Amino acid sequence: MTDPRTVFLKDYQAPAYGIPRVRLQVDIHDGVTRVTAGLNMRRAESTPVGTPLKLHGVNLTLKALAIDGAELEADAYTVAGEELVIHAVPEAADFVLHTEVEIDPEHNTALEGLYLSKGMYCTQCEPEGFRKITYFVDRPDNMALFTTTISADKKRYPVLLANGNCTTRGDAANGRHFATWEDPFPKPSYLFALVAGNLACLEDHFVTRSGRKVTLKLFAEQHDLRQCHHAMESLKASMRWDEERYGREYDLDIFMIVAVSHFNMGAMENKGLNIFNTSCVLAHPETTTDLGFQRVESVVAHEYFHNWSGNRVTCRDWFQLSLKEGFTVFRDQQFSADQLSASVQRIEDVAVLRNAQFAEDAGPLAHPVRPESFIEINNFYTATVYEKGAEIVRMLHTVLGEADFRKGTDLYFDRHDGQGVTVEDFVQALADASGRDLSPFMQWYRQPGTPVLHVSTAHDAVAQTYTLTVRQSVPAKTGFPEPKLLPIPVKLALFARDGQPLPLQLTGESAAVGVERVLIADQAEQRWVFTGVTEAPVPSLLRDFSAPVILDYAAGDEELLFLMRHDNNGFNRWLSAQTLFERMMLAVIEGGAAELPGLAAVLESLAGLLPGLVETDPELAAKLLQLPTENYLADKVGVIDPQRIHDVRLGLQKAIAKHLSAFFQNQYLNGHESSYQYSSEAIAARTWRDVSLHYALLGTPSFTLRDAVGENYRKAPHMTERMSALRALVHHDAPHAAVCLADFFGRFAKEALVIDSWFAVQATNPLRGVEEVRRLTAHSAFTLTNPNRMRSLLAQFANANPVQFHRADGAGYRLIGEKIAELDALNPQVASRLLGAFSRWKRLEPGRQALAREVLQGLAGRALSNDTSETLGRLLG
Ligand code: 0A1
Ligand code: ZN
Repeated sequence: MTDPRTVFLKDYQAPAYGIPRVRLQVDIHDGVTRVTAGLNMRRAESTPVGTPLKLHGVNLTLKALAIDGAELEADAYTVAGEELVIHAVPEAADFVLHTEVEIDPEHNTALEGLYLSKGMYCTQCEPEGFRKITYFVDRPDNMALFTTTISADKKRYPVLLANGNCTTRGDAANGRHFATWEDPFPKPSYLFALVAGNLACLEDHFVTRSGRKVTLKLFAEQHDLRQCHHAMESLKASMRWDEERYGREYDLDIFMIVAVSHFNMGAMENKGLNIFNTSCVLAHPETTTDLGFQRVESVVAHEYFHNWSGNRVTCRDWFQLSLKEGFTVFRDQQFSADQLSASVQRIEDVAVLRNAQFAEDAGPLAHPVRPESFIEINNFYTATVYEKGAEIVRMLHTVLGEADFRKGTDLYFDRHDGQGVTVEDFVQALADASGRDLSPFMQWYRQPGTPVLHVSTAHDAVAQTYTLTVRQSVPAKTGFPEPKLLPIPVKLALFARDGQPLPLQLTGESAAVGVERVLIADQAEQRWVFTGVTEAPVPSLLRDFSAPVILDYAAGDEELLFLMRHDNNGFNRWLSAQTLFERMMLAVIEGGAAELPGLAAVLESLAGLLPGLVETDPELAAKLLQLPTENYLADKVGVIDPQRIHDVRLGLQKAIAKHLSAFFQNQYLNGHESSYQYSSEAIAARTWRDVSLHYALLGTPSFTLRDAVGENYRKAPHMTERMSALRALVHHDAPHAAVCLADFFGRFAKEALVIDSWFAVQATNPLRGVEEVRRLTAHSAFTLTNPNRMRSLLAQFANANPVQFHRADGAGYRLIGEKIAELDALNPQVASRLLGAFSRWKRLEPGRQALAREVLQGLAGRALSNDTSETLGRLLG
C-alpha cells in the first residue's frame, strides 16, 4: 500500500497561484526572529476565481495576515499541518498578501530554513527549507523577484548578507542596523539565502570576458581567513573555465561565499550568495590534505557552475533534480580533469560511481535517476541522482562529441533561461542542436539498476575478422519488473600483441576509422565484425568508462595483465588491474579457492611494472595498488561475510607487500617531503608516498622504517604528510600511535576540521572497533549537533570500517542504531543518510542479518521523522 505522504511525478500540476515578487523583512533578535513578508500574488489563468490559496509553512508562529491591507478574520483561513489555507481570496487576479511570523533559529538543529551556526545566522533552503522561514509557494517552478531586508544587533552581527546587490544599509535604534538586498534575477525560493554574523572577508575581483568587473567576497571566521585563498583561486579558475568551455559569463556584480561550520551537505548554490560547509572552503597546507584541497576546488566549481545549470535554468519540480545536479557534476568533473590529471580524475570519479552508486542501485534504496515518487525529497540527494545523472550527461557528450554537445548546451541555456524545466527539455535541446534522435537515452533516467554488458569475442584467422558479440541485461527492480533496452556507448580499441592499437574497420566500411571508436549497444544482442585483423587482438573495452555499466567479459589473466601494462588509456590500465584483483579475490571469497589464483604472475607483473611506472606516472602506480574496497567486493557476492572479505583482501595486500617489501620501504625511506605545492606532479608524488608507506608496513618493516614514520609525523611540513604518517601508525597499531594521536589533538585543538580528521582516523581503524568509537562518542569534543563531527566518527565507522561495523556480535549495528535514534530527533536529514550504512543487511550471512534486523526493527518501533521512516521502510520492505 502506498504511504499517504507519497508525492508522484505523474501528479504534477503548475501552481494555482504564483508569487512573482517578494519583499521580505527579517528581524533577528535573541530568542525570536520575526519575518514579515509582502507577497505579490497572481492567480494562474487556469485557476477558477474563488479557489482557496494554499501556502507552505512549517514551524511558523503566525502573527498577522492581511490581503491588500485588510487584516484577515480568524475564520478566513486555516493553518493545518504544513499548509496555510486562505479560503476567502479576492476576485482580482493580482493582490498583495502580507504575513508576519515568528521563528526560532536558535533551536533549529535540523539545519533547514534559518538557523544559528556558531554564533552566526544562516539559511539552507534547498529543497524545502524556505517554508520554515515564511509562508510561501515553496516549489521550484515559482519564480520570484526578491528584496530582502535584514536587521540585527550591529555589534554581534556586523555583516548582513542576502542575494543580489546591497541597495541600502544603515543604523537603527537600540544598537541595531539593517541592510537591504535586491536580486535582479527571478528565482525559486530554494535559492534564497541570508547571513548575519561577525565575519571576516577575503576580497578579490574577476573581469568577465565582456569586461565587467565582478567583486568576489569570501566570508569566514577571522581565524579561518588565511585558509580561504585556495577557494578564491578555485573560484576565479571556475569563472574563467565556464566562459571558455561553455560560454557562460557571470551575471551579477558581486559573488559571495560564506563558510559555516554546521551544514548538512557540502555547499549550496544560492544566487550570488553561496553558503558552504567549512570543509569545502577552508584549505591550508598545515591543516588540509591533498584530498581536502581537491574537494574545495571541485565544490567551489560545482556551486559556481550551478549559476547557469540550476539557477538561470532551474528544475520544474524536484523529480527533475538530476537535471541540475547530474549536469553540474559532469561539468565539475570536466573542470577538475582540466585542472589536474584527466585520467586520474576519471579513475576517482569512476571509483565513486562503482563504490557508492552501483551499491545504491543494487540494493533496497535503488531508484531511477529521475524518481517517480518520494515521501521526503531530502532522501533523493543521492549518488544515483548526482553521479549516475552525471554519467548520463557524459554519455550524451560522448555520442555527440564536444562541438555538438556545446551547441546543444548553448541552445538549452538560451531557450530556457529564466525557466523551470524538465529532463526532457535538456535532452531535446541537445537533440535539436545536433539533429540527432536522443530519445532512447531518456530510458536511462526512467529505470533503476546497473545494466550488465556481456561481451564475447571470436577471431577468425582465415577471414581475418574479429567479432564482438554484445548482449545487455538490466536487472529487474521493485516497481520496474520489465526494464527496457538502453543505448550503451562502448568506447573501444583493439591492441596487437606488440602493444600497438589496430586501425578499426567494420565490415561494410570502406576504410578504417581511427584506432578508437564509440559503438552504441542498443539491442538485446548484437554483433560487430572488424575486418583486416590478422592476429587475435586484446580488446580494450568501455574505455574511460564510456557507460555506467558492469562489464562482463571473460578476459584471460594475461589479457588483463597486458592491458595493465600496455593500454594507452590510463583509465583502462587501472580498470584492468581492478578487474584482475577483483576476480582473484572473489575466487577465494566465493569460489572456494584455497589460494588467490594467478598470484605469482600478478606479483611478477607488478614487480616488472612498478619501478618504471613510479618514475613516469606515480599517481597511476598508486591507483593501481588501491585494491577494490571491501564494500565493493561485498556487492559482488551473494551472501556477505564481511570478515572473510576483509581477510582475503588483506591477504592480497600482504602478498604484494611481501613480494616487493624492499621496494616499498626504499620508496618511502628515500623520498622526502618539502614545502607544499598544489600541482598534479606534487600530488602524484605524495599519493605514491602514502601508498608505498602502507605497503611497506604490511611487508616486513624494518626498525628504521618504523622509526621514520614517527619522525615524519613530527617533522611533517604539511598535513598530507602528517596525516599519512598518523594513519599508518594508528592503523598498524604502532607503539607510538597513542602519543601521536594525543599530540595531534593538542596541536590542532582549535581547528575543527582537523579534529574531524582525528576522529575519522580512529573510526576507520580496522584493528579497533565499537568500544573505541563508543568511547569517542563520550569525548568532550564530540557532538551530534554538528554534522561534520557526527560524520567524522559515526558515518566513517559505519561506512568506511566494514570489518568492525559488521562485527559478528552485532555491537556495531547496535551502536549505530542507537545513535540514529538520537540523531533523528535533532537532524532527520542526516540521520536518514546514516541509516544507509545498513543497505546491504539483507545479504549478510544469517547471524549478522538477524542482528541487523533486530536493530532496524527496534528503530521501526519508534516515532521517527519522515526522512528516516521512509529510508527505514525501504530497507525493511
Ligand atoms: N544543491 C546542493 C546540494 C544541497 C542539497 C541540500 C542541502 O540541504 C538540505 C544542501 C545542499 C549542491 O548540489 O551542491
Ligand atoms: Zn549541486
